[in-house]
Formats: sequence, C-alpha cells, structure tokens
Amino acid sequence: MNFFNFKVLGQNLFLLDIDITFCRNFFKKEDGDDILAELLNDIKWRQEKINMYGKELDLPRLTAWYGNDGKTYTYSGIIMKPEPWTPTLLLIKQKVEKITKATFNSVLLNLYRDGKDSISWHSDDEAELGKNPTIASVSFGATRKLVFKHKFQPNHKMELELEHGSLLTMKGTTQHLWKHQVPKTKNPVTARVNLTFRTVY
Ligand SMILES: O=C(O)CCC(=O)C(=O)O
Ligand SMILES: [Mn+2]
Repeated sequence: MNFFNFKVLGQNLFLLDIDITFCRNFFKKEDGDDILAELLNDIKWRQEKINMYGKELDLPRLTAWYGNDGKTYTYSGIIMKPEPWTPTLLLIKQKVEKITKATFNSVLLNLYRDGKDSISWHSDDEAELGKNPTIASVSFGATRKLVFKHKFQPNHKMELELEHGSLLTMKGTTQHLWKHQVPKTKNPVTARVNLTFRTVY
C-alpha cells in the first residue's frame, strides 16, 4: 500500500497547515468494483435541493447520509437524518478505522453521475463536526480531481486525482485553512461514488 503524506509549507503564519494523507490503492480493484456496484444499487440516493438567489436548484450530485442513530447532519440548509449502517458500509468503516486509528459515527455519500456533477468550494467545518475534524474519504468508480485552495493565500492550490479504491484523510486545521472542490469536467467520465466518514458530536 502506498501512502503519501503532504505537508505544504506556507508563508508567514501558515506553516505545515495542510494535514492530509493519501493512499492510492486502499481497496483492490476487484473489491472496489464489487463495492461500487453494490453502493450504486443499494444506497438510498436522494436528490437534494438548494436555494440559490431565491431559486430552488438540484444539488449537482446525489447524496445519502448513513450513521449511528440520532447523528443528524446539517449543511447548506439540508437536514440529513441517518439511514442505518449497511453491512458493506460497516466493513468499509472498519477498514478505514483500522488504518487511520480514528473512529467515525457517520458517512456522507456522494454520487457523481457524470462530469456535470460536482461539489463546489467548501470546507467541512460545520460546528457538529468539532474543532479539528478528521475526515476519511474513500472513492470508487471514475477518477475525479479534488482541488484544494488556501483560504487566505488563494495562490496556494493543490490537486489530487482520487482514483478507484483510494483513501484520503484530512485532519487538524485543514478545514480551517483550506477549501476543497470536485469541479465539473468535460472529459467523458462514468459514475463515481465518494464516501466521507465523519464524527458528528
Ligand atoms: O467527492 C469528494 O471527493 C469530496 C466530497 C466532499 O468534499 C464532501 O462531501 O464534503
Ligand atoms: Mn468536503
């Protein structure tokens, strides 16, 4: 298994302020293929809406929220009540917890159906995730780009290709100081499912 540790040396006050780990082949290809097929079929995917300038718009991806009972999550005005863990989600969670030595009580799933689906600039900094959240992000399906941009030094940017079966962790002050996005792409891409394991307090 290949692990990459990124520490970007910023200027002025921003020393070692991104804390991410990336493992390219966390799941074997064949295991990832099976998991992807199951997640596409079995997850209760939802089309959420957001209010933009007084208009109701479809979120440009499908989402789902699974987790421990009572761990409701709110972002962009969307209130998500957890579906109970499925055996496959629990297996993925256990594998992620073992390697990260962290524990998680919920997972946000995103389904990017094609290149028109995306997630725009944001940080995972909702109050219920605590001060310095550890987030573990597992990807299956098409490779999509995740771009990081520093909040206070916007010329500091970095990109990662999140491949089938990869694991990315984000920790420490990463959410305070960096935003991230999965941009739309004109490349022909098939479906991608991303799972971000979180702890909701
Ligand atoms: O799809 C991804 O890799 C990122 C998803 C994400 O940032 C989120 O759900 O908060
Ligand atoms: Mn995010």
